[in-house]
Amino acid sequence: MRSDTITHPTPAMRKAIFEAEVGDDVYGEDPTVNRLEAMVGEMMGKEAALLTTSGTQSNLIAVLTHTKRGDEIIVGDQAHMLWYEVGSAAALGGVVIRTVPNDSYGRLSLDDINRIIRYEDIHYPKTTLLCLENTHNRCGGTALTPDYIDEVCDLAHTRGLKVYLDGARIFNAAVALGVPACRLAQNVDSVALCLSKGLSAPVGSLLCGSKDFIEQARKFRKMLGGGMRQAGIIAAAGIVALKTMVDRLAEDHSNARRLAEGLSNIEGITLTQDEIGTNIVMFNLSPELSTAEFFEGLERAGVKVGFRDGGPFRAVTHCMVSSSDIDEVLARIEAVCRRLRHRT
Ligand code: TLP
Repeated sequence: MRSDTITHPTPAMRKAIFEAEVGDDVYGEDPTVNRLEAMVGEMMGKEAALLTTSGTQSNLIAVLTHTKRGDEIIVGDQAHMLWYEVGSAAALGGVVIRTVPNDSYGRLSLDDINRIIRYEDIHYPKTTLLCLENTHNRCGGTALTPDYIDEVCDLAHTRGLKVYLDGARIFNAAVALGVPACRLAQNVDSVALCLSKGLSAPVGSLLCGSKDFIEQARKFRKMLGGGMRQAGIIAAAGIVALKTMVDRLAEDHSNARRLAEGLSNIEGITLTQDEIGTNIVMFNLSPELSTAEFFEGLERAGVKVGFRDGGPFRAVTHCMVSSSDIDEVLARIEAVCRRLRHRT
């Protein structure tokens, strides 16, 4: 349960991969990639889409395409783009990264955004891009609502900024809120989604936006070594993922709630959120129990959860974890906690 990125391609995906019609995608000649890009562009309500190697690559290409070196971009202080992408926007995009605090729902306050955007002054870089994340990973899989996203877009656009949405788990947000994914992306200038998380495809992300934006983005993808030749092999699984794996995300959300409820009854564990929005559950251990021993105990018990930077712990539900697995996980976590409590 470290991540939904560990999911394997389903039998239907493996069959589609085996049978995929392919061509050289750098020449635009892979029919399966072209089909996937057209399908995703339409699904997200954007003119065009581009298959990239990963969510990280989509995020970097979006920055490269929307900005010039020396510009400033605004991201949340808990953003994946800030924490887990090796500083690529700064290192390769040459932009200044300015942060605004994320609240516990993954939102940035409109006042903070308005205050932090630079006005014209010879000393200042130009603020050109604002980035949102939906669902929000480090904020526990919380979903940004369409109304909130619209308000942010209105403000950013009025101040002359573009808005990019890191929608690595946008379908989790869409399913949890009961709205189509394109509604969440309606007013942003560009959006990316991932095939290889809850949707269970082996590889790939799609960056979507206007035709012009995607034309430039395609060139940056090539610059980054992301021109993948017979990528229909990947795209074929992506098409199956989008057709078969979106609606079932509701099951992962209900398993996450089941897990959270069980964890909240275990002495020594506290959840960091009041509500579980999607498929991510974050929790802490009470200070008298040793995190290192807890983590080791879980590993020995065959339960893998995420743990970085001194906590919190993160458990993610996905299609390879059933509701009875959740009960088993809870029993094992409870046993590890009991052992640690008896030792203190
Ligand atoms: N997140 C991974 C790890 O990098 C932490 C995970 O296990 O959750 N945006 C968001 C919101 C993400 O959560 C991730 C992956 C990415 C982008 C990057 O996607 P990939 O792994 O395809 O580069």
